[in-house]
Amino acid sequence: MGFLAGKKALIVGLASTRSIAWGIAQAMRREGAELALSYQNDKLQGRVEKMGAELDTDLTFELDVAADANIEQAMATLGERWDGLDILVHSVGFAPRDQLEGGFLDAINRKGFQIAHDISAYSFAALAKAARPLMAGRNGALLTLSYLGAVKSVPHYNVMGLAKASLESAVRFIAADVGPGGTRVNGISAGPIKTLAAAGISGFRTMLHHVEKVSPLRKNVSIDDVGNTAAFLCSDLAAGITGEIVYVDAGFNTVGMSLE
Ligand code: NAD
Ligand code: 0WE
Repeated sequence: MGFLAGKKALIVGLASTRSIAWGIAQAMRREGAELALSYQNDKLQGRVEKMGAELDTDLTFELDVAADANIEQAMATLGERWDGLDILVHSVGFAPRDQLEGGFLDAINRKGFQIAHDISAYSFAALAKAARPLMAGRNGALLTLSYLGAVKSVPHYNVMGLAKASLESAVRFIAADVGPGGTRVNGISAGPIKTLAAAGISGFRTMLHHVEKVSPLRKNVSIDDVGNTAAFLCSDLAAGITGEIVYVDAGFNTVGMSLE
């Protein structure tokens, strides 16, 4: 029996079979979890329904995290189909494209800052708040996805770095809030992976090559690497872990200097 047998999990952030959320959904299903999958808009509906069929679920619905009503509706839908929720995975990040080009000060503006923080950081707190009634008293787990740019400067990551810093702080505050009710909250800081969110980012290929040369494991990580860690962190095997950011990056963040 898998180590997530009997767990019910909502995965937010599926866009394609390259999505980190897809690696997470597959690992969680393999370990026995029952899944609900959401999609941002109707353009993604067909694709996500097909991914659901592959993972034995027809519980799919729209969830645009920019809309409060959408978040409420999603939890209502879950409440109708399930007696509660054990796992919520937040694998969502967005800033306007112009925010991820050029220098930090050249790129940043009030609107870009606001959208990046709303979609990439506030949405995690909003989902946690809306899911709280469904998750209370079940040894539940919340998980989000971060990146090194939260704690170190990375060329072109710009305002997303600030949003990820806020997201990582939210992990700690929400952990303190829901811990007494038995729910754990963690983040995975993943190394760079070629997903839709990485498409067209100038310098991304160079960053992949850099990690391959410099990281202790001399490789880039895959969505399966992230998925397996996600499944562990959301399982009772990780019953003593909360408020943490776990790096799944082939060790890249631990290196201070390289001769490569
Ligand atoms: P992806 O493009 O496959 O996933 C991003 C998801 O965010 C998409 O499914 C998209 O629909 C969703 N999204 C954006 N705005 C939304 C909204 N308003 N409402 C609902 N959903 C919305 O890319 P990914 O790389 O799998 O990204 C998933 C997470 O992983 C993000 O938080 C990203 O910052 C993080 N991450 C990615 C990498 C990487 O290199 N790919 C590394 C570390 C962390
Ligand atoms: O968090 C991310 C991706 C975030 C992202 C990507 C896009 C592209 C399309 C947010 N918003 C948008 N908006 C778009 O219009 N990552 C961790 C992947 C990533 O993105 C980078 C990286 C890495 C790594 C951008 C610059 C530098 C490095």
